[in-house]
Amino acid sequence: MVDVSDLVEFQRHLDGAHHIAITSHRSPDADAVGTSLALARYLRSTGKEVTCLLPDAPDEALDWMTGVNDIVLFDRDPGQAQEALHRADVLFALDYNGMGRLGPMKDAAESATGTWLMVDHHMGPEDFPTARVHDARCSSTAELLWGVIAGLGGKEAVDATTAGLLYAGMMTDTGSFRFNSVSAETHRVVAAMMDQGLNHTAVHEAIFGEQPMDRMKLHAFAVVERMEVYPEFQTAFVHLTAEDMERFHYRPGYTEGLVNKALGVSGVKVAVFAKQSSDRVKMSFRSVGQFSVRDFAEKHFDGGGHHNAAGGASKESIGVVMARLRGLLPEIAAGITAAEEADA
Ligand SMILES: [Mn+2]
Repeated sequence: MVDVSDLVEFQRHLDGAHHIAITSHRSPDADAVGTSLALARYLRSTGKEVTCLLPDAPDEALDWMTGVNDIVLFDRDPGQAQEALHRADVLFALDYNGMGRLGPMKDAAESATGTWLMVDHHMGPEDFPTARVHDARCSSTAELLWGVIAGLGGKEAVDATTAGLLYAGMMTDTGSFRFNSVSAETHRVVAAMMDQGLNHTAVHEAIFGEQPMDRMKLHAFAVVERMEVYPEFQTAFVHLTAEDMERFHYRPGYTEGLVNKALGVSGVKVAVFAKQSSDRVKMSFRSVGQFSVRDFAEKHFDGGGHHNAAGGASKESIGVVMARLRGLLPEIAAGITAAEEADA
């Protein structure tokens, strides 16, 4: 839920601002991109000049999002990005809790002189923003941003297009309204957005409706050839090498959802997906129940995120990472047991 006093402070900073920069995290997901575009639409409707900036490109699966092609990508156009960051009177940090999440855009963002405002739902936010709307129990940044936009501009400020952008973030961050981060408030926000003309079916279709054959084959291959299930440790791993991804003509977004396939195996409480990317191995961690994958990712793989969904990375080879994960199986199993005992 959004505090009125935070909104008053947001409005005070926005009143004097002409140029606004909206930033979100590296490897941007639907919550990052959807909230950026939704906030830009609202602020432009109030007469502001707004630039959306991302460290790198979103998945092609988000190509349908209205305005996505106008986002300035730091890795493609650092000059233009730098200029927008430096010109901004107000800068928004959406869906991330620390500058480190900006990757290559970090230095440029840190040298910006405008006022930072944050809207985010990740634990342990850094204190660089002057004001923030932050709730780590909230299911998504999109859910919080609904409160911000409706609070500042009234519900009418969210038209059907903006509602679709926010709904995409809420739907994907909640695993289609499945995770226990979903609250009655989550559904109240969706209901309010339906009153504003939200076409929820169109958003589901755009995100889950169809997929390229290569992606489907990559998932099938990963499940058959690269999934390791350890029933005695209630854990499953799935990984992809650079060659695997090349074989199925990997495109950004193709591996989305693979970690949930591992988590979906009967009896599995912790799942890890690892894939080789250009300079590092990227990992996704998921759990059901009380085992904190955020703590695990933070401890072993320089990561972070949420209790049941986190990310991490390693400069080691995929082979070394997988061997390390297998070595950590007893620690994971002990953690699951301890968490269950604490819960009981
Ligand atoms: Mn999010």
